[in-house]
Amino acid sequence: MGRFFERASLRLLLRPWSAPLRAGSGGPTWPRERTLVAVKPDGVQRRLVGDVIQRFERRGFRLVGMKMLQVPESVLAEHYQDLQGKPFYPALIRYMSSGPVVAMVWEGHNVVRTSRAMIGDTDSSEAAPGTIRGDFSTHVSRNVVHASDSVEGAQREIQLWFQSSELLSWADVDHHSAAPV
Ligand code: IDP
Ligand code: MG
Repeated sequence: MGRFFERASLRLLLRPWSAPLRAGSGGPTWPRERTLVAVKPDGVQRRLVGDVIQRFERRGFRLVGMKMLQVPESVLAEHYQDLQGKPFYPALIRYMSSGPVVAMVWEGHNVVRTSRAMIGDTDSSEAAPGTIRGDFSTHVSRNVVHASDSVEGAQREIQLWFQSSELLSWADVDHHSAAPV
């Protein structure tokens, strides 16, 4: 029993970020806000996938789904349906079809808002240094990464890009300790 509490409190100390804990479930639980992040074809070609993943991991978010895919045009048409009337729409679809994309679902407290701050302004020339677009891109038409812009949009996009069986809920296990589990 004492050992259990020791291990539980050690786990609390090692939590990578300070999310509020919800009482009553017998232990800490993670908030379920999720967002879709995708490394676009230019990001994959330029070997930036690892850097993007590292930023989200270091921030403390939890990866719950990931795949590399050539995105079907039908998915892109639905994903960018609000932009269909824009003059750059055909070029946007060509860009997003030009090679594989790495799509991810990240989970955590305020992940939608925080990931938008992490990727930076849509127009890379306006994106602040330190953001993904601000560090790796100079032009809006090759801006490396996508992240959903609202909680509702994220839910719609995750359903569009992922089957529910491709998303995993996983619990923290203390792999920092050498003690046998
Ligand atoms: P977001 O990706 O920051 O959410 P949106 O306005 O949703 O920005 O636009 C979707 C994508 O369309 C952008 O990430 C970018 O790839 C492309 N895009 C937006 N505006 C322009 C433009 O003026 N010229 C070329 N491409 C654009
Ligand atoms: Mg958008």
